Amino acid sequence: MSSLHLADGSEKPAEVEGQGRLYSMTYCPFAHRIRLVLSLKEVPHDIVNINLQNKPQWLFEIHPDGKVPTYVDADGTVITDSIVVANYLDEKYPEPPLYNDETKSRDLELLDHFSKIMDTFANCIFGKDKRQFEEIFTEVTDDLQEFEDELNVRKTTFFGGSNPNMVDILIWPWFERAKALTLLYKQRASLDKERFPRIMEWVGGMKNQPFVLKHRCSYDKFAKFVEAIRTGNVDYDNL
Ligand SMILES: N[C@@H](CCC(=O)N[C@@H](CS)C(=O)NCC(=O)O)C(=O)O
Repeated sequence: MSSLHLADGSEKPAEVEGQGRLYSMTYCPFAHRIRLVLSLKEVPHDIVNINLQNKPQWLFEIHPDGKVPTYVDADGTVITDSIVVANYLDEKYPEPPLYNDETKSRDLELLDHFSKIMDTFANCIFGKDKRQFEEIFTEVTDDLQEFEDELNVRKTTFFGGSNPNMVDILIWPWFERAKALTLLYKQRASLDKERFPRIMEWVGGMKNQPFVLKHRCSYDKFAKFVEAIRTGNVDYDNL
């Protein structure tokens, strides 16, 4: 286990017998997804944080691209890409189940559609989206409409019903970080309560879940992280 972000030159921490290990980075929303799944399912695991600006050489022996999240199971199986890791964990540790047969195909569709919002978010973070904030915000809220409508069809607090499922968990890290954009763009913005009543209720429900509280990533810290990325020098352990 290493809460510090390990860089090149560091030694790879010894594996914990019988436990899977997550290679992670505190501010990464994709790794956050996996920390949430592991916590909700109470899977014993080990976390090793990585300095992504100066990756340890041994990481490339595990994942040639050196990306996080990477999950290495106790038997040495390596799984990469957050959705693949989340699905692997859901199959291996079925309690609580994160899909049900009735909604699974629609859930996968929603996750696929959410990637558009994730891409917009990444483009903003990395300064690739040159549009005005208002235009970006309008596009994101339009993309979010499908999620409001879906909760309205399901008539439940969570996409999973009375408890969070895979959709709730996998989209949450971007909601927790969203307000960082208002700091980075120095603009005010909030969701229209009249237009998004279900999403507002959903956010309220999600943020109070114990497994969510445990892994909270505050948006102002995330904004600091993004500012540090832009300078090319991130002090991962002291933001
Ligand atoms: N599609 C991947 C994306 C993972 C990803 O982009 N992770 C970033 C950190 S948030 C990373 O490892 N960046 C380092 C790099 O690309 O070299 C997933 O869902 O896991």
